[in-house]
Amino acid sequence: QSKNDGAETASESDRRFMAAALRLSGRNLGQTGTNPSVGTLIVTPDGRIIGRGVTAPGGRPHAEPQALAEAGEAARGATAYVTLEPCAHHGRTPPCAEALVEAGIARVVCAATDPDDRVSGRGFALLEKAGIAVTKGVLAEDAAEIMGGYLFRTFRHRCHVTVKLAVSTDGMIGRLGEGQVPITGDVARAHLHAQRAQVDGIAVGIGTALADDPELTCRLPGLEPHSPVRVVLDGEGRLQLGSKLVKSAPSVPLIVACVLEEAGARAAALRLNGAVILGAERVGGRLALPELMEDLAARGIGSLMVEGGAAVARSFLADGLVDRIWLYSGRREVGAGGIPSPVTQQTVPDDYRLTDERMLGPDSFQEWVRES
Ligand code: AOF
Ligand code: ZN
Repeated sequence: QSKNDGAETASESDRRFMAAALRLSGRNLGQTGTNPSVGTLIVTPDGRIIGRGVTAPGGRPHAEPQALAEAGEAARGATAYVTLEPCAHHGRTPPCAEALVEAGIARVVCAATDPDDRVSGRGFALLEKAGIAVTKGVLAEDAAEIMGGYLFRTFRHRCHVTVKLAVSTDGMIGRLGEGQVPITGDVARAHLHAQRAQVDGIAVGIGTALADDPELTCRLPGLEPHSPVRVVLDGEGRLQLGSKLVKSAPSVPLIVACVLEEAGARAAALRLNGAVILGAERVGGRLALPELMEDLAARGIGSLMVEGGAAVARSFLADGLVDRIWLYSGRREVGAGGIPSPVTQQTVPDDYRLTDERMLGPDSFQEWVRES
């Protein structure tokens, strides 16, 4: 693959504008359905941004026509920074590559190549045929991270997985038999809820679902409609019909992954109460996660955040399925009876690199991304 094709012709200002386009694309992350959230900037030869676009919630319109509309006639001779290869297929609107040609764009700078069969290279070819200078692969790694859900679902046919952990000063994530133990404060909680809005799905094991009775929605003003699909790993179908997860379904979608032969009538009851039942296999005593990640991707869940508990996180790590770790480190101590975290700031495996670190009130947050 020509991931870095042309990236060598990119200038420092190309990288700066692409970084801005990527930040812009983050705005609708998790809100565009099976479409990736793409960012576009139209920039004049003297470096003024005259158009901005980001894929609209729901997936349409795409980013480019919105940016071109804002730029108007001034787009003639300008450069377009697009975080993904412009599309080449006719959807509800003509292809974005064509729109860029028609607007008289002189140069297009892109980050990621679109793996969609209808696009994959055709977008670039259409632009080049029209005499537009194309620079590819600028900040491709950052784009791969931001669009991880879309790229994984389309390229690798499985979910991009993030494990979230909130760890106490003594390296624990909770206390046995006590359900939710507060480890981080309000600012970290708000941050977590905002992070939830960016992923397509949140998964928990049945142990966590029974112990904590979580709802796993985005409970922040304005973000409520952006709650991801909740997924419970529940081989035997033990999730309670009276749980918050079931009660909030199907208005907030709920998938229960269970072994059909084990769950039997309980699966049918969960279905009647609004859950979608996804059949899974049991291998070596636990649910087969790689297959489950494929099935969820096939249902349009590109990015999945694993919220608990420790055993589930360990299983994902053991299967080599963790692409990213969101690590919240609190200032509280759990003490006796604590459940050790599979990962702490001191024990992140070597093949992950730190990509974000910030304070959230008294607590800290780190993002670690696996080197690809
Ligand atoms: C772009 N700009 O902003 C986005 C693109 O169902 P449709 O017709 O909307 O097409 C979905 C495909 O369009 C999606 O799989 C991906 O290839 C591309 N997304 N392309 O030029 C955008 N969101
Ligand atoms: Zn398009």
